[in-house]
Amino acid sequence: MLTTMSIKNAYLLSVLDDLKKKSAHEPEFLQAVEEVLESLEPVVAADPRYEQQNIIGRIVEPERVVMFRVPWVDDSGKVQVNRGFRVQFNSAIGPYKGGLRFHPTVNLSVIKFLGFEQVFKNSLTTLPMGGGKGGSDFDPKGKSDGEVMRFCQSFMTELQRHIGPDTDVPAGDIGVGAREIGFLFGQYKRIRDEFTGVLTGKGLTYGGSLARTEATGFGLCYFADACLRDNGQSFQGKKVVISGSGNVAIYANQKVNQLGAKVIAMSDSNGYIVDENGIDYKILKEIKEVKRARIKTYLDYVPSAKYVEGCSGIWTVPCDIALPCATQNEINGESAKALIANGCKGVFEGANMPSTPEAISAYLEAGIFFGPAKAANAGGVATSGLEMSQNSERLSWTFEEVDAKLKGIMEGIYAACAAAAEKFGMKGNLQAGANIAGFLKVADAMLWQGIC
Ligand code: NDP
Ligand code: 2IT
Repeated sequence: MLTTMSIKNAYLLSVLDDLKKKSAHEPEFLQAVEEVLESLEPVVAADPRYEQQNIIGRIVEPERVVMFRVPWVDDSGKVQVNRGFRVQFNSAIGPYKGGLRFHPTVNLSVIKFLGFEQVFKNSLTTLPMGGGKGGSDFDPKGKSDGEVMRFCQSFMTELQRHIGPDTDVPAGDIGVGAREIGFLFGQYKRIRDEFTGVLTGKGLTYGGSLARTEATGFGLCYFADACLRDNGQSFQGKKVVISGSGNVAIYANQKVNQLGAKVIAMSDSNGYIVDENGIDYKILKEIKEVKRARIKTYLDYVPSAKYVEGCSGIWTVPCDIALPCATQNEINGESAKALIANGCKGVFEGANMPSTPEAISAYLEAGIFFGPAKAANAGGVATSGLEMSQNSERLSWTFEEVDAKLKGIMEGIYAACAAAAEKFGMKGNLQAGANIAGFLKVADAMLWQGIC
């Protein structure tokens, strides 16, 4: 699956070869690492300290990995057991920060790839946050609220000893939203007897930040808009396809509309809907956040829309802009080519690593805009950082204040990626720019802090 072997630097190659031996059974993690190391060739060549201090060898190794048993009792009285994870990847620039994912596909490779990406993403936000990620192979789908609560309580009973507001601050991701964060927070508070900002994405009545729910989707559009405007274009009148229909997808849809474009297709893991009149995000909020139902239900609200079984076909719907907001490797080389052939002018990633290496090669070859995940979806964690600030000062800011800060951060990230790409001779390549700009701050902090 790792086909883009273009690294030539001997030091980078030796780190990657070593990692491939040690992590042979972690394909997603190796994919994420290889993608970053490729971009770092000119950086490592320009500064011998990275090799002398073995910064690359250290940055690809998590500082700590915690795996644990999560036993819980289902509604029929049966004892279930799941596997829990927290990967504390890098704390050079701040406490570990990153979401929790509850999905049956979660394993160590998935959590390590997400934790690795988070290190560079958090650095790009300019806020003092290290990188981490966690989760479980628990599937919240089809579970009662009571089952989800008992699972979350058991999960936190172990996790609480490894986290804290100045140590490691988890948040949501796939399968972890407001409901799960509430249960997790309640159990942490009960065991530790402290009310602190140990989690972000909290409810508004107990320390959550306004605009955190919207932040990843809004931030994605602010990033894409900055890129389009920098190239003399805009969202106005564009047709947009968004995969997924969860937290990121719903609020990306809302912001796309505010920016004058319309979303004509969205999906879940069962299939996708097409509505050429534009999909109303308020209907999706009702279907997904209130009813927890399938996207097919959209036809009950808008009978003229079309539903197609199977989610990967969504990339054959002709569009100007594609916003993958579901999961890793959801756009392969073939899907990328279909998008491009149908006139797509830009792909901006709301999900983490949604494009395979073959898909990324196709974007770069076609010269379309490509906003990589660690830059384009950083608005969620950036706003988590703003939630931490509000918790620390025991104040809460207005929606407008947080949203304005988010927009400024996303525009700053775009500018930083564009500048880094240009500085290292890859003008316009935001993928390389994001990896380089994210790396430099963390690597510099590591150099200052000695061998640790
Ligand atoms: P949600 O759980 O709210 O929604 C996930 C959506 O993606 C659902 O529509 C789900 O469909 C679909 N999906 C999940 N897994 C698969 C799969 N294997 N195949 C097809 N569809 C799938 O999660 P989020 O919206 O929070 O997260 C979406 C993506 O954005 C993830 O990659 C996440 O890592 C990333 N992200 C999230 C951030 C956040 O703040 N929440 C921040 C930055 C990135 P179904 O309901 O059928 O499972
Ligand atoms: O992938 C991500 O950046 C997230 N799931 C959000 C993490 C966070 O700490 O808000």
